[in-house]
Amino acid sequence: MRRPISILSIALVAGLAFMTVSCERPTEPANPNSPPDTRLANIPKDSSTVFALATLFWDGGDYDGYITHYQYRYFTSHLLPGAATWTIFDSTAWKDTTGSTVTIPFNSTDSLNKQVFYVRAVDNDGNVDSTPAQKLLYTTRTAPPITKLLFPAKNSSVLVAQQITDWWNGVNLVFTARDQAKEGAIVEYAWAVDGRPYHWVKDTSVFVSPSEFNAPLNGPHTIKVISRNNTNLVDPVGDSARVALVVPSFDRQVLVIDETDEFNSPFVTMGVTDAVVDSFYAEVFPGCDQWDFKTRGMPPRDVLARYKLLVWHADDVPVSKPHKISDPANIAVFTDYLKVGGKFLMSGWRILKSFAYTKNFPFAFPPGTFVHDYLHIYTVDETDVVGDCTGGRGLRGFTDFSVDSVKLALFPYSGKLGWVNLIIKTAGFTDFLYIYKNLDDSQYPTYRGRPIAIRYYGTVYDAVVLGFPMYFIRKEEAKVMAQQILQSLQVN
Ligand SMILES: [Ca+2]
Ligand SMILES: [Ca+2]
Ligand SMILES: [Ca+2]
Repeated sequence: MRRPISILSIALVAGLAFMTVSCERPTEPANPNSPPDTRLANIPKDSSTVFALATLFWDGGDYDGYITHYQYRYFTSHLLPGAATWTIFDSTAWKDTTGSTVTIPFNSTDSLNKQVFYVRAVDNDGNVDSTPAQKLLYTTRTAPPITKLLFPAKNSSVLVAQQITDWWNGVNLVFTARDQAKEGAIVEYAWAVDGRPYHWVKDTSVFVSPSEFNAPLNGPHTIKVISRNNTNLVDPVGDSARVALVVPSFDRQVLVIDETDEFNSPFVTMGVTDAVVDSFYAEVFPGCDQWDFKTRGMPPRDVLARYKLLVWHADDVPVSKPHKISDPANIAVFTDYLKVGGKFLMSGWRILKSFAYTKNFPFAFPPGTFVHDYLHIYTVDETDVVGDCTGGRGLRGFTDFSVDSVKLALFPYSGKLGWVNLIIKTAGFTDFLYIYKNLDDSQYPTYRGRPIAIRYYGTVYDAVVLGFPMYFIRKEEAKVMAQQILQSLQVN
């Protein structure tokens, strides 16, 4: 029973102490709590003309207590046309803040705008400074920002899938905006599709899910972007584009894209024309459609979207410049096609070398490159220019092939292929299809058995890369090769 007694005695002592303190009060004269004071810093200077986004600073004091918070408000006035007096155009109610600064985008729609800002302190008794601090400022007219849609381009075709996948994140919109005032800045952006509500974002690149568009996905759609600046003005016009979203139909089999330049070696030396090369591929891929890159450039995306498989061939030896398949503008087109489920076969002379043309080989393609990211090939080497490769040994059911010695009966090839791209290191989900063959007495025994062709098994697309030009394979064997690749890629 000791515990309750000691708590009681503590309470008694505390009560006596309280009475002692409070008994002192009534002996002093009555003194009502005085209100606090508020002062505004002279930044910006009173009566100055400033940019519409202005920051004000203040503090305050309270003689017999302390300040709990402040309240501020402001009035915007305009000079009416022909009148000499200012008329209130816009105002705010008192707003609470515990801080001692605020940045305000003052309403500044007229050429000159008068702003009167008030701030008052509130003390711990709820007393309010009856004479708020005030500042008079003038602001010049602000203009809304100007927004530009950078991508997709107006009236372009955009390849899309019905759903987001690990390779396709949606329709990429890229935009930018600039403010017309020197002190202006863009605070946020908004995009909208098909007249639907705006989505405000901080980033200038977004991926729009296919479900955001009006049905049907395949067909014309509108994209609109706007922005807002630091004076709260929104671009009233914005930028927009009408685009064709293309869901690939894959209703045709094979498109052969001819990048073989017959003005390059060895075609120019041997007098082999474009028509001869085209007819070779027409036989090797029966029923294919052909596209001449040299005369027509890159096929548009909506053309690619009709084919299950793109076959890109560049059989000449590039001289001063790499094969144009490696041009970033072309890569952008066919990677768009791959991302939505297209299939890809690439073959050519120094074709992988073309993607790192100025680099010494062996070369490790870094992440972020097409070869690394899309073909899943990490390291590539290149054989000597002297002809040495006599063909390939097929793996995984692929039939061996031999180089067409007649087509290569010239220096320095001696009926064999030189500058063959050897695939040294790859990522997962890849298989080698052929390995390098040369003569038993070759001066390059280390090339023998090295992979020269790869197949990538993707979740969304599949790809086959041949590290040699298909045109220089004996035609009957090239036909078998093509047939087996089509079968492996399930294009039939
Ligand atoms: Ca007070
Ligand atoms: Ca050609
Ligand atoms: Ca052609």
